[in-house]
Amino acid sequence: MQLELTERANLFSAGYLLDMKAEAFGSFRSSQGVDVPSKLASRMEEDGYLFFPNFLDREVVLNVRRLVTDRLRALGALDPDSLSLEAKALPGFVPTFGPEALTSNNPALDQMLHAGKVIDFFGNFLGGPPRYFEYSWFRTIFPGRGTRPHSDIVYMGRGSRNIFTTWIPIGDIPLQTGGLMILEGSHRKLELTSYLQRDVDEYCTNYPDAEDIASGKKSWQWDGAVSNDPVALRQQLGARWLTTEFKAGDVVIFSAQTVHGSLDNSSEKIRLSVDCRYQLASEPFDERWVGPNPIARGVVAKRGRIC
Ligand SMILES: O=C(O)CCC(=O)C(=O)O
Repeated sequence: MQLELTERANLFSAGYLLDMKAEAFGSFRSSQGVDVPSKLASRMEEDGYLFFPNFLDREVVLNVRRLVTDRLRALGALDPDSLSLEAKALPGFVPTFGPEALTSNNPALDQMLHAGKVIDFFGNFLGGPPRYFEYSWFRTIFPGRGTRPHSDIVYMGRGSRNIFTTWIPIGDIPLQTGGLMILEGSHRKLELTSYLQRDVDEYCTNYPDAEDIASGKKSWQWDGAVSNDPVALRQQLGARWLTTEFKAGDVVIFSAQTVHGSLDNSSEKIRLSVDCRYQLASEPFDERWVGPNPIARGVVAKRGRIC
């Protein structure tokens, strides 16, 4: 599907107006029908992502949306005069909850991410039993800024480097509500840069804020973004930002080296999506994100070194 770009000329990411010219912006290439592992691997190598429209049963996804929007209602995040399923944000609401508020005790979500079609896909794609990271990121992107460009490896590269993210829209996401964007081919363009070797939980012990990091008073010296400016980054790498009008059931899978971010949310609704990581079970894993109580990004995850 080609986006009707002229009708949607004003799209922002991280507060920057995106360049909508054909060489700068486009829609995902569908991977529907590609199922032989070698073909999936070469598509991933070429583009840095796979896009499967209607991969999941729409009802499976909408069941997750029902449960999550009921929780958002209970958390006071929704406009009281709207239906929960619409996910219309209460104007001025400042979220203080983390993904766990929506991922814990959520069997519909667990079933979708950790069993069935997604797990079968990774068994085929990776060529062996897959393992998923128990920590998954449930995104509630309120009206305003989306996610700045980054690659996942800088957050989760302490085990296998052969990790893949599955990004799933929890409901339909029109462009104004701001879904995932991928910088086409960026995994290869960044291959030789130091960015992909960095780790957000490493810190310089000889910097003035080192004690604050070690004590947990401050979260990080660097937050993992490859750039604050998606427009300049695109120009620099000579690649296109790609996205689509997501429908419930669509799935995007991308490599841990692929740069991605998201469109800003210029609607009144909360954008709901979830992203989860998969790798071969036989490879080492990053202990920050696995097990029944992942340590995530707390103080114990920090590693100091002299810079
Ligand atoms: O959904 C988003 O805004 C960002 C997603 C993301 O960063 C990821 O899937 O790794």
